[in-house]
Amino acid sequence: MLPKNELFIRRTYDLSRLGVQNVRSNPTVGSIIVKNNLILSEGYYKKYGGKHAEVNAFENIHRSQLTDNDKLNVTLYVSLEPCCIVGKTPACTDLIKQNSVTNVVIGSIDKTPKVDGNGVTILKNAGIKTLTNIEQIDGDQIAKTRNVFAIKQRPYITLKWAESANGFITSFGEQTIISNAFSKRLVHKWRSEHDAILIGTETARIDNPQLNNRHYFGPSPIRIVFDRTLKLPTSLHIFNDNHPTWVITESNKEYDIQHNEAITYIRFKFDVALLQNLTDYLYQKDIGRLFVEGGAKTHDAFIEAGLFDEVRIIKSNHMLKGGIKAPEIHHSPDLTIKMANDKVSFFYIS
Ligand code: AOF
Ligand code: ZN
Repeated sequence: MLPKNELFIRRTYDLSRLGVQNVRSNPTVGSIIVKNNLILSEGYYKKYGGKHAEVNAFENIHRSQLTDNDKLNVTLYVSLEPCCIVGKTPACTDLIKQNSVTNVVIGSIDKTPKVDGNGVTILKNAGIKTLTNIEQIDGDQIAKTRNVFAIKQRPYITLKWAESANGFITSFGEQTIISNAFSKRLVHKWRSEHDAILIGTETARIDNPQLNNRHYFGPSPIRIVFDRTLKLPTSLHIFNDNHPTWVITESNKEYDIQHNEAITYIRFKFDVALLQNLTDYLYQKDIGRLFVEGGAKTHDAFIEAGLFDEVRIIKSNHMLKGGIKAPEIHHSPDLTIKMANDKVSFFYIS
């Protein structure tokens, strides 16, 4: 069995994951309060802008458990370094200091520049025994989407495609079904865990996807589509429901369609700075996680620009006779080849 601290911190990781569909650019965070080796209460960060995990953990303590003249003398476990800044909510370090916490055990450091170790220092200076980096590898994994957002000032970008056994993503110019019922559901789960989902013009035109989450519980992301000259047919699914769609275009016009109020037109020049401008814009809009579903040209542009953090590939056992080759992950200035390979996950289907 794992030692006590590791066991309890792993519980905070499990809790943190419960928030994954709703935290946007904020981190997923879990926290528990422990006294005499018993968990008194648990909490997690449920919703963007809501109460922090530590606040929920404190609020979930039953009054009858407040013994010792209301002095808790407890250990607080938290998956991420407690915040020490007044953001959308008060600083958690103040809450911890006010509640007679004797020990704090932390999984991973919050790389948000104004926090980044300062939360730990404040707790230590207040005389609270503070342990960091417990089960850190998994803690860093959980914190990584937020840390990319905070450090790189852009969303965490996941590229996803499905490819045949011989490495083709599609036959030429027509929709090709590579996935099966299981992978379809998996992809919808992934969609529910991103804030926005992006496709290129050709994928919108040829596949006519709904780009929502229908096969898993939880929300559907905002849809983003490139359409330089607004040439896409207005009969496409993405333009015919009331779910938000952001159209990246050079045109000053608008589509002549019924649900135009659900469409946001974002106007950029389609030049070398396009993806940088787009990711800057998404950062301003607090889009924390971007899911790029293709096609090949769109994936290649993100790979070429080094604008990706993770690649998920659904790999089929079936062959396609020919068509468009799956993207290749090349070396890029800020990614070593090893890192790029580490980012690639294959999900096999038959
Ligand atoms: C925590 N516990 O549950 C979360 C934290 O004002 P905000 O909500 O945007 O966030 C300000 C800081 O709090 C920022 O550093 C962010 O990473 C962190 N989020 N911190 O102690 C939590 N969600
Ligand atoms: Zn906090």
